[in-house]
Amino acid sequence: MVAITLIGAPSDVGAARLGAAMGPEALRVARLEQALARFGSDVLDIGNLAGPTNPQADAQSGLRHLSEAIAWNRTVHRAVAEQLAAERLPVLLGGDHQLAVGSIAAVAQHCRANGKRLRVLWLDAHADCNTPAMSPSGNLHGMPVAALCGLEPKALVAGLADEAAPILEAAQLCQIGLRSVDDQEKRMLRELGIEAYDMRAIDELGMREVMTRALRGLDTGHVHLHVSFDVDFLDPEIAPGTGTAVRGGVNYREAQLCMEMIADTGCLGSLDVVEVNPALDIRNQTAELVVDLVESLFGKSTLVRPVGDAR
Ligand code: HAR
Ligand code: MN
Ligand code: MN
Ligand code: MN
Repeated sequence: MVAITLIGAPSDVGAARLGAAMGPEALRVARLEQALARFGSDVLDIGNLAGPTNPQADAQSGLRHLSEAIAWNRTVHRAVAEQLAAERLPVLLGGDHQLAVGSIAAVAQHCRANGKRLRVLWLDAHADCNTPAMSPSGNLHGMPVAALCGLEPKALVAGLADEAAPILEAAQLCQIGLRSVDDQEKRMLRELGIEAYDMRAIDELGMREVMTRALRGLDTGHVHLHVSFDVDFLDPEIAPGTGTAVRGGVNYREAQLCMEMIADTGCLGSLDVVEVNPALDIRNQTAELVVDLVESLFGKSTLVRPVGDAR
C-alpha cells in the first residue's frame, strides 16, 4: 500500500473560463480523501498551494497569463518533488491543465534520479500540444504537451529541468480520448510521433484494446506511470463541470475500464486531476464521478482472484 498526498493547486490562469480554481474544493466536498483512505496506507491532504489569481488579461505574443502560469508551475514542481522524495504518491488537484508541466517535470526528474522508466498517460479530449504560434486562443492549458516535449513556450519549463533536453520524449507519452485537436496540432502530434488514441480508435477498437496497447511494456523493468487526467476526457453528459466540454467523450463504463486496467498494472506513481470546474457543474456530479473513477484507478474493482490467475 502506498502513501498518498493530495496537493491542491487552485489555478485557472491557463484556461479560457474562470472556475477551475475551485476544482480542489469540489473534489474535497466529494470526499476524495475519505474515498482514497481505503487504498492508501495513509492519505494526507496538504491543502492548497498559493499562487497568482487570474488577471483576466488579453494574450500577449500568443500567450495569456504566462508569468502567472510560470509561478504556478514552479510551486507545483516543488510540491510534487517533495512528495516523491518522501516516497509518497502525489495527486495534484487542479486547477487547469497547464499545471501538468510542473507536475510532470518533477516526476521526470524523480524517475531519472531513481533509475525508473517513465510512462505518461494523457487522458483528454484535447491534445494540449499547441505552441503559442499555433494556438487559436493563447490559453496555456492548450500547450503543456508542447512545452514538456521541448517546444515553445519554453519559458514554462525554465528552471524546472535540464535546459538541454526536453522533459518528455514523445515515446514516453500516450494520449487517449482525443476529439478536439486543432489542424496544426494534428500535424505536430504526427511530427513528434506521439502515440494517440482518439474517440474513433475507442469506437473501433474498444477501450480494452486501446488500453492494452497504451499499457504495453509496463510489465518489464521498473516503470513509473503518471496519469494526467483532464476530466473533459469524459462525455459531458456525465461530466458537465469542465471549461471546454466536447460531446462524444468516454462513457461511464469505458472510463471505469480505463481506470481498472491502469490499476491492474500496479505501476501508478503519480496523478493529476485537472479541469474540474464546479461553476459549470450540476450538484458537483463531475467531482463525484471523478472520485468514483479515482477509486477504480487505485484498485476498487479488483476482485480477489484465484491463485494462479495472472490478472
Ligand atoms: N486546442 C484549444 C486551444 O489551444 C483548446 C484546448 C484547451 N482545452 C483544454 N485542454 N481543456 O485540454 O485553445
Ligand atoms: Mn487538457
Ligand atoms: Mn481537455
Ligand atoms: Mn516513485
